[in-house]
Amino acid sequence: ADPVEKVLEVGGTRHPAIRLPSELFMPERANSEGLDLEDSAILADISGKVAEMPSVPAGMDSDVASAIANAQSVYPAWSVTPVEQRAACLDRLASLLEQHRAPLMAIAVQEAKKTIPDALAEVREAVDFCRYYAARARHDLAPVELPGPTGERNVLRHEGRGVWAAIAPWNFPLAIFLGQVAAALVAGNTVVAKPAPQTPDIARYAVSLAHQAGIPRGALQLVTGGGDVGAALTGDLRIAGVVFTGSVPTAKAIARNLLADDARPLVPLIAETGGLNAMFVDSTALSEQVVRDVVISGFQSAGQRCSALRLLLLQEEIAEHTIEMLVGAMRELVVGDPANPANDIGPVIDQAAYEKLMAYRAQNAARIIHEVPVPATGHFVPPTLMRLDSLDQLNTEWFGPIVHVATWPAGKLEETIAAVNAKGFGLTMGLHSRIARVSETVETCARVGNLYINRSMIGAVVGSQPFGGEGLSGTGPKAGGPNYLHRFCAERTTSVDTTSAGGNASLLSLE
Ligand code: UN1
Repeated sequence: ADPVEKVLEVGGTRHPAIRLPSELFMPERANSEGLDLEDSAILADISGKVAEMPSVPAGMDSDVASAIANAQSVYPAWSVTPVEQRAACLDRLASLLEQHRAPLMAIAVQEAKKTIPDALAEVREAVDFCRYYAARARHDLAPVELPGPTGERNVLRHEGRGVWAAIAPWNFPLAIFLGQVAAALVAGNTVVAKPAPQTPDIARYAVSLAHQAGIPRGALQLVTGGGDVGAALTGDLRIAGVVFTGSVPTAKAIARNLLADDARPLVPLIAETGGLNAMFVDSTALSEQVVRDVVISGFQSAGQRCSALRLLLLQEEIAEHTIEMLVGAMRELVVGDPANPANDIGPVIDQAAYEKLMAYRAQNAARIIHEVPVPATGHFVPPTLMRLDSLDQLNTEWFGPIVHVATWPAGKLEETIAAVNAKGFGLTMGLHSRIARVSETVETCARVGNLYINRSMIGAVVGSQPFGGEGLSGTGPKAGGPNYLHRFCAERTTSVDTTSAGGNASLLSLE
């Protein structure tokens, strides 16, 4: 079997769904029923451990200048390390992540304020990224003989480019952090990785496991800090490429930084940014399913996913009924300490996020349809359903548990999709409908990376759903997808004239 397919197969059966704490919020791969034995064991194992922070390996952090210098000095050796050996490091890292799942989950709960199911999903996704990119590398990075004119032999190779800067977000501080790192490394690059300032400890833990897995210390360096550290990193002329997930303004600042110095070589930027993600619901949709998927897509992880639902667009005829059912479902949600498995939703990441979201809610209080009660202290933003009188009222991504609701008249689906497209983002979109023609219309008109029909809009599965967007949402081909590794590579061809004297035909060997 295709090695990539094999990994996916294993991935599919290895990770059954769990149904804790609430039946609503299941981690990724929520396609089997009930609580699996392995999951029960994990949760029993983790429950006592999330309260205290595990010890985090020290001595991981470098300063930017020496990190780049080290990564550069290791690059020549790492880039010619056979793909199989580089991939084997990722497989070992995946196994180490599984062995260290409890402390990693505990750090995700403590540092990133993840609920326990979200923390479990986080570790699983990191494991999947490592195994998937290992399998893809074995498959995708072998030299390819290309057809060419008679008398010529052409070979295409994908090789590393040099030192990459990998800049990760706090909302997937292990999965996206290691996804970037694993892809860049296995493609033959060395990496200086910068986690978000809110989540350095899970990154330190992950980097220390990566070194244990056999990735040379110099090949993967960690720098920590805020925007100034990021700017120093991406502004350094020795950086051969940048992979970034985060906000649109930061992506644009990085792009400017990469172009600022006239002497600098042109280098690639892979950016995954925000979304203004809409879900369309027509009058044929199954309302129970709509309610479940809106709650999951809008409120799981306190809405802190770039894939999350921001704009619910209901066909006029069913709007009142759907809103009534949604409010009923929201009454079941429990917001509180994420370390307590009885709670569905935790706080937002920090004080700054809290203040921004609360100010936005306060300015638009008159349009709030319903909000879930929250504990009096802590950065708990009430999960909120907010009416829009016009789509013009929403043009930016509010990165929290706020779902905006508007309606569309029957017969105006295409215009409404066009209005959403016109906002310039293009990450995820959802549709609930039982009519094939409607789903075909949405497929044709949507300008998004990931379109979800009759399911939730979050929880892209590594491999089977390459994730990422276009326009303001990112630079395209997708994390976890079949084309991702090549984006980290230099594409090099060698053409040999096999007709000349001297028997050149035997020059090239693909071994
Ligand atoms: C992000 O929020 O930055 O589909 C990415 C999902 C995740 C990816 C989200 N696997 O919800």
